[in-house]
Amino acid sequence: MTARATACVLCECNCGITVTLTERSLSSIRGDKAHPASQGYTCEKALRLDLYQNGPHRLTSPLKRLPDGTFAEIGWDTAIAEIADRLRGIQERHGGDKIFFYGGGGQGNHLGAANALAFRKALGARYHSNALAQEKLGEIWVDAQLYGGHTKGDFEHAEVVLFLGKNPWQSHSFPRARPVLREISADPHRTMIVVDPRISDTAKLADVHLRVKPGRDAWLMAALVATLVQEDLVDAAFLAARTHGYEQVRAAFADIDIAACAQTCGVDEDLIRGTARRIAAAESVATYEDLGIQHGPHSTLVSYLNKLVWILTGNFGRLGTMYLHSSLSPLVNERPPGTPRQRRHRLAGVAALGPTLAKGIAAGLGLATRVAARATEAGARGVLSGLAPLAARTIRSSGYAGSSARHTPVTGARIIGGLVPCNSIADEILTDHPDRFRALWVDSANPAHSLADSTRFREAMRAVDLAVVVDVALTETARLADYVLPAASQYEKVEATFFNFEFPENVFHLRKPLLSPLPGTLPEPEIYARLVRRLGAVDETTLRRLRVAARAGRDTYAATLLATVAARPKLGAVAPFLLYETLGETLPPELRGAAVLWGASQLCAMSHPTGVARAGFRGEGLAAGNALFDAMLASDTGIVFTRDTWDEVWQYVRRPDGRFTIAISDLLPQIAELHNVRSEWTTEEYPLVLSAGERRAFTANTIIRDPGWRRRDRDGRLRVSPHDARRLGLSDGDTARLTTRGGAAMVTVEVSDTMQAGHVSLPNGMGTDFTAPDGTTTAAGTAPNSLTTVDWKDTFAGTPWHKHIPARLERVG
Ligand SMILES: Nc1nc2c(c(=O)[nH]1)N[C@H]1C(S)=C(S)[C@@H](COP(=O)(O)OP(=O)(O)OC[C@H]3O[C@@H](n4cnc5c(=O)[nH]c(N)nc54)[C@H](O)[C@@H]3O)O[C@H]1N2
Ligand SMILES: Nc1nc2c(c(=O)[nH]1)N[C@H]1C(S)=C(S)[C@@H](COP(=O)(O)OP(=O)(O)OC[C@H]3O[C@@H](n4cnc5c(=O)[nH]c(N)nc54)[C@H](O)[C@@H]3O)O[C@H]1N2
Ligand code: SF4
Ligand SMILES: [Mo]
Repeated sequence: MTARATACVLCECNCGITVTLTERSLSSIRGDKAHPASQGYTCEKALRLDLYQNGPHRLTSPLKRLPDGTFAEIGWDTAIAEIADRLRGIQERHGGDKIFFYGGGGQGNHLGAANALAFRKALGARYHSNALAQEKLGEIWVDAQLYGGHTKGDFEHAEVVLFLGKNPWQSHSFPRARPVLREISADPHRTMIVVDPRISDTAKLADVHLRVKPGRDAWLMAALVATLVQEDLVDAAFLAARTHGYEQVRAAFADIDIAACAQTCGVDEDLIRGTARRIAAAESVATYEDLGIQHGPHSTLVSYLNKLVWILTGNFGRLGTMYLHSSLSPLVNERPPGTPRQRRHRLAGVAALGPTLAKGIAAGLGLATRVAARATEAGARGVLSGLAPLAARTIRSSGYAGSSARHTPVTGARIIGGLVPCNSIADEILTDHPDRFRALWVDSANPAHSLADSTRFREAMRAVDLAVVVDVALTETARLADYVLPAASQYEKVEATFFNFEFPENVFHLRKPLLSPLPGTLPEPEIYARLVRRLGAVDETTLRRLRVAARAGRDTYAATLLATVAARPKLGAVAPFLLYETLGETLPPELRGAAVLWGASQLCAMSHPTGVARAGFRGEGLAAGNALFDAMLASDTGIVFTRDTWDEVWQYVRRPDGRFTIAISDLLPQIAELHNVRSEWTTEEYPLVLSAGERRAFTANTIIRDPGWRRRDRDGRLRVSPHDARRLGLSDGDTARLTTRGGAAMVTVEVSDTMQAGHVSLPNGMGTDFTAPDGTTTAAGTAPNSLTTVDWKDTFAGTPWHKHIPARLERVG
């Protein structure tokens, strides 16, 4: 038996693995040494992926809810027809914008979402969201203000690293996290700074642990930035050459009372000042902010403060510092300049090659699409090579729409990066407002478990006219749907993620299926193609013409596709469907779902021509994109798709003058206000701060449902400080009642000296149930969102305070 290459799907690192199959079991799993990002590394969780792939949780037939509330198995043709027709009905009665999409890609599967775009557009749907909208919105917005892109740090080479509300020993999020952490910790010349109220596994390795009081990071980070400003530890040359707005930033921090901030956040003033000096003195600094602050009070402000730390000290664009990077397909909406109509043309895949290019080709080929189809491959190539540089320029100058003027239709919540904030979703449904969402589509997500206030979300799911869930398992969310569509697993179809955040070498991995789809299931690209076909969004003549062109060659195909879209711009919106239906037919059948990546490859080659060429994908016109696409199809493991140099990093700054805009006028006034605003959210009734959703050794959201996969901490215990345990008369293993404003749950207590007094912590992903083949059902642990409420959220970006819920703990019995 030979081991085959694929990747782990349990977190966004997607470490390369090799798998040996015994029939349909993933019987032996190892790190894939050939994978350019993970280089053979995995954590313990990957080794039991068979419990995701196989088990009684797998669905094998579409399900339809009957009037009595039970599910009946129905055939695929019936399911597709009924669902498409009912959605069409909702579109006609209420408008396509009342059909709301949630999810579309978890930790390992984004190709379905890329293909679903065409379905969304065919329905005229406008609103969507996913898990990023309950963690990253504030950061995305801040990034958009500062430089217009996503940043990450070069932790492997940084002299000083700062982890802010981030526990990478457990949660990873950068390649080979544990070896990298161990190296930093062991090196006396390097410094690891951890900001966490808990002695996390990462904090145990840290040189400096800033043990902030829960939820007080704004004061700590403001004090850190104020020290840099007041002690003049900033990199003046960097600020002068690469940014504007420092004068306003300086003014905002000049009078901040550092001692008072230290007092509020509970960290010693000298330690804060010493930390600022260490950061300022370092050759290179990289920082990582995550849920500890993104799920807490003032999260958008804290994101800004985090970024000011590395910007003010000039830690960007060098080995070991922060960087912006290429992307194969951006995870959040990017808003190019131009009119809304022009922007619509770029919506997806090839359409985004730009109206200029499409129009030019149509002109070059004599305007008639019929002519384009007959053009010779060589002729098409000539036209394309002339126009590609033009398109490249248009694409490179496009903006980053972390900020946008859009708001949700009912509650008026700010839409950032195109995503509806998760805590607003139920309120967009549970109302008699005429613009409420009427249908809910969920794919690759479990919002009835993962969104704040599960009870309210369930109510919302029951309130819509139609709810459809696409999943591999009958999840908490699927159980509430009108239809459930069973997906092939991530080892049964071609898959990939767009979590491609590395620099200078950025990596993409198109995973090939290890197994055929479980009978009864379909890969998402096929599901969405069937739905779009049923909607009749594209006429047969167009499809036939594109099929003929696809068989003639890639250049003829490109020319024909672009001419088609130029002649009928609306077809640009369903480009993923066009690619699947036509180019897809020329691919090996098991790789058809990857056809959409041809468009992404072309875009990538045009947006990042130097990096793509240096990675080995070269040629005139569309040749570089074709070469990149072919390399993805050919390689079983990850490939480097852009190879940049550090001085090229500035090309990713999306500003006309290439400088950071560092004074954010919406946030700077909040700095002075910190001395007046509330810092304490606990009350006599709820005296503890509950962090609901800690990442532990055996948690992976709700991707593995079999509780048997946990080798430790099977019931997901509530960690309580020895001080609180003593006060409440609790010992290890005791059962206790945990109560919040949102609900109550019985929990098992773990007395842990990693916790500070007043702070308790529950793991994420628990509280799902699992029915074994013998019919017995087990539920392990507490579902964190049985304890949260939707109003507990950031006032600016709407991100939930999952890590900061006032709670009460009581002994029972
Ligand atoms: N093992 C495992 N790994 C995962 C996942 C998983 O489910 N399991 N999920 C993946 C996903 S989806 C994500 S988004 C990432 C998240 O990765 P992380 O953000 O690292 O995960 P958390 O454990 O939720 O939170 C990090 C830390 O925040 C601390 N914290 C709590 N309150 C505060 C506070 O007020 N201030 C500060 N500074 N810190 C605080 C907690 O003690 C915790 O150590 O992990 C990914 N990796
Ligand atoms: N209280 C609290 N709530 C939280 C958090 C917290 O820390 N505390 N963390 C938040 C964060 S950061 C995140 S990322 C979210 C995660 O929450 P969700 O985004 O809801 O994601 P998962 O629980 O990972 O659910 C993934 C779903 O995809 C399904 N699936 C797996 N493979 C496939 C496939 O190939 N096709 C299809 N169609 N489906 C598939 C799985 O069965 C599962 O139901 O939770 C958020 N909620
Ligand atoms: S869970 Fe994350 S870090 Fe662990 S092997 Fe899987 S992808 Fe890698
Ligand atoms: Mo997440």
